[in-house]
Amino acid sequence: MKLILKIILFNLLLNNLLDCKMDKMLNVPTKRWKDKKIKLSKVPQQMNKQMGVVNTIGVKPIGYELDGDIKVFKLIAQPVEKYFTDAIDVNEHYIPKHNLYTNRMKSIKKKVRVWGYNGSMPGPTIEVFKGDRVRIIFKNELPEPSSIHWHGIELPNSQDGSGGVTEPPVEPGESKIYEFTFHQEGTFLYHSGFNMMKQDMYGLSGVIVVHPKEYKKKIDKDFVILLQEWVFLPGNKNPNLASMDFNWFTFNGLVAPSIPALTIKKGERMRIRFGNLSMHSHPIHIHGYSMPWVGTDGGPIPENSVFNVSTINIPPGATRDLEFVAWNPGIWRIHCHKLHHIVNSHAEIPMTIMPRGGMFTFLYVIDDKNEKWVHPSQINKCSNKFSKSLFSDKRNILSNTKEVLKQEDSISKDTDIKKDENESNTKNIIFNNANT
Ligand SMILES: [Cu+2]
Repeated sequence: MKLILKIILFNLLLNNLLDCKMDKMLNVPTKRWKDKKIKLSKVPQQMNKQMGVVNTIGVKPIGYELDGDIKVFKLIAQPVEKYFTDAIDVNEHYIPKHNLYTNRMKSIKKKVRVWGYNGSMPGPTIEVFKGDRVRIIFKNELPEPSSIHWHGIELPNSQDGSGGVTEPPVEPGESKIYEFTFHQEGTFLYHSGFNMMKQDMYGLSGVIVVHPKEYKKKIDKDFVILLQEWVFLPGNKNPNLASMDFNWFTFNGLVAPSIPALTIKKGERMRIRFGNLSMHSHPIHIHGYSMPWVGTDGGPIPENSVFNVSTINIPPGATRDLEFVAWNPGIWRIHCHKLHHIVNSHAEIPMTIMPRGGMFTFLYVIDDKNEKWVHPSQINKCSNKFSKSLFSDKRNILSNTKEVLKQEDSISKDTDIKKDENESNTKNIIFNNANT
């Protein structure tokens, strides 16, 4: 009996020692993630106040205060502990029950220790208008120096946020003020500008949306998705920052099945803005649509150069905007087409039928009226005026199939009349010519 007890105790001791050793090998020491001596500020008051129209799914918005004409934002770099997924499928209720494959593995929970701004990872989306002057008060509550780089923004060199180059990095506990004007429009990024390989990959990143003073066509829903990738060794909450064998892939700091669907009503115009602050490109595919690619991190694409895509490749450090009318109702997959990127922690789970994971969510286009399916090309046949109204007026035509058929009918009659007119005109011309 004593011998058995001794063996158990010896095993426990050995395991403990091994665990400690593994811990040292695998874990980033807590003090490097969070300095206990730095008291973390409360979330700034402007957080959670909607300041514009974009919806960065899963990320709280940030408002601003006004100092004269200057919009004042506060960004506090902080350690953040959060779930990539709590294993609850947030979109399952959209899927018809009889389509669900029930005999499958359940998702695993994933809690992580990362870095973010104002308690959020990624940081809140900064939303402004072209011509706005902003003041951004940056406070560093991380255990090491940091700075913020405004990625893609044309501004004075002194405001670029390249810590150690254009400015001394901001020491732990200290603050700095950035102030500049937005002269461009489009989708841009912000991220740490100091010790970037570590700090950006630890999550210090966010999106900037600069609206034009007025859009040519009203956008009903404007979504932002930031792409990031991570290495987590088994059972570890801290990302392994030295490896490039990424095994977790996030939209806005979440993985499926915890990424909420992009929901929109049929006929509404939507924009989806992707930003990539990971180390690889991600070809994001959306089912059911081919969509005009309308913007990059260089701003809007000129109208005569816009073309349609069903997969949009987003390189590291770039943004891509799609804008289209949600004409096609149903539940459509949105996912990275590097299929390793739609599996969570491939190192941990034996290969089998997986639930949804990684960069994977849905475009859910609600059709209240449950009408007969009509392809836009069937409508385009009707008339130019008709098709134009489809893409400019959400209340219109698509919601009324009968109207479509009626129009098709009258158009074909119209065409017949015009054909007759043309023929008689041709005859007249020939007749006239014959007379001269
Ligand atoms: Cu990918």
